[in-house]
Amino acid sequence: MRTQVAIVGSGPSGLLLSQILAKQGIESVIVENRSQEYVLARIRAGVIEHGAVDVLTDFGVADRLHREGMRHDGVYLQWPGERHRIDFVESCGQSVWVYGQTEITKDLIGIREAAGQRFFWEVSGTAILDADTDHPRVAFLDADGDAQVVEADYVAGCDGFHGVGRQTIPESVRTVRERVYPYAWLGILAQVAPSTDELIYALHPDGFAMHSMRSHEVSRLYLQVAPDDVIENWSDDRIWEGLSTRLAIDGWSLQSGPTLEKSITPMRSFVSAPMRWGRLFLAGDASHIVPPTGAKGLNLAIADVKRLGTALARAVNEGQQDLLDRYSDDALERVWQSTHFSWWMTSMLHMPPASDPDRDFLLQMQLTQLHHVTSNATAARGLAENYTGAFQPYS
Ligand code: FAS
Ligand code: PHB
Repeated sequence: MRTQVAIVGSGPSGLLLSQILAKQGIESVIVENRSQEYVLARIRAGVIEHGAVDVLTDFGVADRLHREGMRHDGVYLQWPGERHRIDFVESCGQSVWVYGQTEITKDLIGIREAAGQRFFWEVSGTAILDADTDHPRVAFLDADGDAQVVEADYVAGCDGFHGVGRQTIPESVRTVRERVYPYAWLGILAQVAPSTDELIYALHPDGFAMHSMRSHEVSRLYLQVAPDDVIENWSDDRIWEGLSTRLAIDGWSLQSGPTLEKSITPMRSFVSAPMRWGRLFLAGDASHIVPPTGAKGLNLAIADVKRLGTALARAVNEGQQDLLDRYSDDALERVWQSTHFSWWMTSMLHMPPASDPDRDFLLQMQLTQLHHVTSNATAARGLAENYTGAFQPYS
């Protein structure tokens, strides 16, 4: 079969790219190795930048977000004995929205299916062929085990960190820069009203903890754990005890409730460049991973596909390659800014491992940084601009 853009991956990147292309009259085929049910059940990001909300709104996928999403005008930073609010609106005039990535995926799949989008779910053996020619192809076995080939003008590798898109670019062409952090996040989704109006990021001697949410009835919380820890070590009681200890502050208490889901996610910074090889373009986690402390992963994916969708439309509809030729360099500029902010937030808020000989020094630097960013308006503005994406247009 033939299409204009073959998209590998049906996560937020692939789904939103197909919508952006369709709104510009460009057809695509989406190839996904998991079932639709599996994709819809994933629980990941929760914070959407102001600019990302604008993109979702402009491309007609934000109706429910505007009805059910929660606008947050600030965030709390905490260390033992102190909790301080960073006021986004006062600092930089922008806000963020709290609306689960799971909900965005649901909205996107519903809209794409209603529009007649061609999906192949539960494929196997995906291969991107002839990407460095003017006739790239995506070959795979469909859910029935039948061999399929999608011939396309362009291929978008939106297949995440473990996909084939990045691997299709020859190693001799790729440059990878990476840091694997000496800790991981244990995350829970709980059927309990949030105990806070805005997110709380807390540095504590036992480790980092964060209180987020999905709605006025569902909370999302995280604990720093060892990088090799396993979820079987963490009973619900132990999780709630750890959260309650690490988030404790005078005059405040954490409400616990039934756990709906719990999992451990490793923490890494990872950037693979370039994000293009011939007619193959990477977007989202296929090219870069950030530690979730900066709430950037999903927003970077949205920024990538907005840029890529605009560039592909100019090439297909106007025959102009200029934006495609600039895509990788322009996208990587934002990627590095978000990678730096995510590393900075992660380093400031997580306890260095006990084995680190510099632990006491590092902890003092973190506390000094936290004091500074919560007492100096210029420093607070820097955090607010990065967290809300205020200084990064979604061009
Ligand atoms: P995704 O990984 O979401 O989607 C890629 C898709 O490609 C998947 O559906 C996969 O099944 C498919 N695929 C892979 N290989 C394939 C192949 N060979 N053939 C066909 N399809 C293939 N970000 C935040 O901002 N905050 C968070 O708290 C947060 N928590 C996270 C927790 C976890 C466990 C993970 C993994 C990520 C988290 N992220 C978080 C980042 C996350 O939100 C990503 O940035 C976001 O999912 C990126 O979307 P995609 O680029 O679409 O990649
Ligand atoms: C979430 O709600 O899942 C979330 C929010 C902010 C982060 C990371 C995760 O930095």
